[in-house]
Amino acid sequence: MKSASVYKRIVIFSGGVGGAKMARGFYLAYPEKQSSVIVNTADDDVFYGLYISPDLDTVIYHLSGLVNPEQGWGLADDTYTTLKQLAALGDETWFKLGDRDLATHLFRTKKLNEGMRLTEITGIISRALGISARILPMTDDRVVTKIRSGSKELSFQEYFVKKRWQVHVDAVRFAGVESARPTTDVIIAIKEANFILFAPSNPVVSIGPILSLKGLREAVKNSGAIKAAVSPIIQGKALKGPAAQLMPVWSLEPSAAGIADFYRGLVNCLFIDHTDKKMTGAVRERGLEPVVADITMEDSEGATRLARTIVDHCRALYGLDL
Ligand code: FO1
Repeated sequence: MKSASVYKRIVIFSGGVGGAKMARGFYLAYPEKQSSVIVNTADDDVFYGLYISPDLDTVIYHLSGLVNPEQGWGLADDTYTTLKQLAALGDETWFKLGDRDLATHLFRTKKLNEGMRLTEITGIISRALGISARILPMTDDRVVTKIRSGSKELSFQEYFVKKRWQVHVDAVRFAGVESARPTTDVIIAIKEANFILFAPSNPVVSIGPILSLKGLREAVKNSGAIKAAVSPIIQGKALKGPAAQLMPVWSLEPSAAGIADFYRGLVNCLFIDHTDKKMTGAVRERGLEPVVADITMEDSEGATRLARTIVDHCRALYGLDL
């Protein structure tokens, strides 16, 4: 018979690289626990007729250990022969799709065209790559992040990859979010969780779309789980990507205090970096328990260490039983 601890459930909310690193840390630190990673899909886009789901890909590649460690996305040791040939044909190739990575997108697109849900397809890919955690797209409906810069509206990948986020941003919206619904798998995972963690992902464009789904925020609030978040901001700068640039668009200060504003009423505690020790008062003022730790996750060992630190603190503070 399996021990009771097998049934303790961890749920991690994730965007791309930062969230995927955190999910890998938990996966390595607590391999015997049932864990689900709920992933943003509002960055998804279509290139060359293929449906690309970058944050799902990134979480899958991190958990399977196949990720390109330098980039933090894509597959290690991939080649770009197909992309070079597309360039020779005169096509745009600013979105880098590796030859082996293309297999993921071909497979996913084929299955979507056959009528399979993104959730099922993600399960098949995950199992094929040996992942025992459940990777759950936030929704099987289409939600699309749009970035408004002046009179132009860019797709997320145009903003993030093509423009390298070097444009002024006036507004961010999630097209389709009003009619989209979180999947039943997502709602059940939240309901059954013992521990919910918001990984250090961009609050606006990674966690924002997930929390904007109808009923999602309420599901988290109503869950009996211990809830925590890790700040994606250290000393006013994002660990990676444009979080510090986008937070003011939602009137959030790009700091640990701004992250506390974002998660106010949703989580018990916020993990902030030890170099942000001076922010503990501001975090506490916002009703969240500040916990100071090394949150940088330089490598897998750092991510595993952080996962253990988070659980140890939540055990000491709230009696988390994992
Ligand atoms: N990120 C880049 O910075 N440049 C790319 O060319 C790029 C291609 C790409 C292809 C497939 C995929 O799954 C992810 C890819 N990413 C690329 C990462 C992705 O744009 C971002 O990590 C997320 O959308 C932000 O979380």
